[in-house]
Amino acid sequence: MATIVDIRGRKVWDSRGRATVEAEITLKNGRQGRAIAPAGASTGAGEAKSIDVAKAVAAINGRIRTALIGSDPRDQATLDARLVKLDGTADRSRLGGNAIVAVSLACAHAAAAAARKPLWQHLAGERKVALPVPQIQIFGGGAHAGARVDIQDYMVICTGAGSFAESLEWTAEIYRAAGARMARKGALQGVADEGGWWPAFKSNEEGLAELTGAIADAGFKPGTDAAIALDIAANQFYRDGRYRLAVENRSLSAEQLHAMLLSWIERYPIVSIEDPFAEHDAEAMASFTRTAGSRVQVVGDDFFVTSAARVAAAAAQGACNTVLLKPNQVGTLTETLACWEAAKAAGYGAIVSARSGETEDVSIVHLAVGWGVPQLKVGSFARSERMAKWNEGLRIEEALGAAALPYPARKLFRRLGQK
Ligand code: 2PG
Ligand code: MG
Repeated sequence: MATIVDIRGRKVWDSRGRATVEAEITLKNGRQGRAIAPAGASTGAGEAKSIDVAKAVAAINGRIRTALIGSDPRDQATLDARLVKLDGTADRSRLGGNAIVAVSLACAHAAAAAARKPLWQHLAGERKVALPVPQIQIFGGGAHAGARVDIQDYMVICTGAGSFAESLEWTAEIYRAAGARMARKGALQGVADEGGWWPAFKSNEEGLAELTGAIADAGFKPGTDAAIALDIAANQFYRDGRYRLAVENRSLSAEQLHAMLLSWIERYPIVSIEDPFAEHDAEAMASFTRTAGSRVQVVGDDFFVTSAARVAAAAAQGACNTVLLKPNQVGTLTETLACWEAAKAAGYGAIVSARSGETEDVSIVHLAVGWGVPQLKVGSFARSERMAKWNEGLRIEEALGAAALPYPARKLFRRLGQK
């Protein structure tokens, strides 16, 4: 029987050695579902709030346990609505965004276990699915590397790869080539929070030149086989109306930042730019999307905080054209799915994303596949909290075999990056 008989919260540890929350749900038939809350470093103001881990664990073992025992985990929407109501705050600060996301995901795992199916298959139902296209970090900067450079993520998308497995093969070569370039410069200093090389660069643009060079060094054609995706995470260096590029010791107006990004798109094989302006600056986002949106994905992360309402509002204004989906930004799985539905309704693309603080939990890979979200961002190509997710994608691709829909990379990026 798929009835919840026990819910347990516990404190576990994430990839930065920080405490986080795990939730474990047990069903009457003994099957279990388990999930761990991730944590961001560059967070949007509108995100669900994580609370002290001891308090979040106590909330799971107390009020949440009492409220959900006896329920059917297959009714995710009802369970999530109950969690939201029980919390009663707009920012999830009573029970904790960390407690809520762990329980919501554990419910989905329990429901899949009850059906004896992998989570992706449980979520997909009868729909055919494809593997998502990875965005993989090569250099990590911003809040993930002590602000060593201002730009947070320099990533590759293997736009010409024919499968998920092939895009990992190619990325491995590019990641190693980038490391070898750093070593030759005498600039190899280890890795940042998500496993990307620590960026010993004199300017933000140097990272673009190095990444383009690494793609070529690895034997690929930049812009055809593999292209660049950036997460500017501009909130992190916005202060008092200016964008302050610390590594270059200069500050830019929104118009100057806009012009700088356009000049980068002209000169480097960039196909995706996330959070190019601060989270409140919808006008700058809309103006940039009007100018660059036919050539690059303009992705909102801190800008949308996985809120369906924010996506609908931005669509009315023409701000961004792609949504980053992070379950812990909004709280529950049902709300995350609603945001993906809002993105589709607006004609926007979407990317399921991990956080900079992660664990061995691989739920997000299953969400991307099961919901048909065409892209996946989980950090770099090193450190096991990242590799666990890439490797899970390989297992799913193998399990799907010929039943998979065509791998979408070439189709998604055919139009983009063109001058
Ligand atoms: C982001 C994420 C992942 P964080 O900004 O997209 O790179 O970082 O989890 O620190 O918000
Ligand atoms: Mg981001």
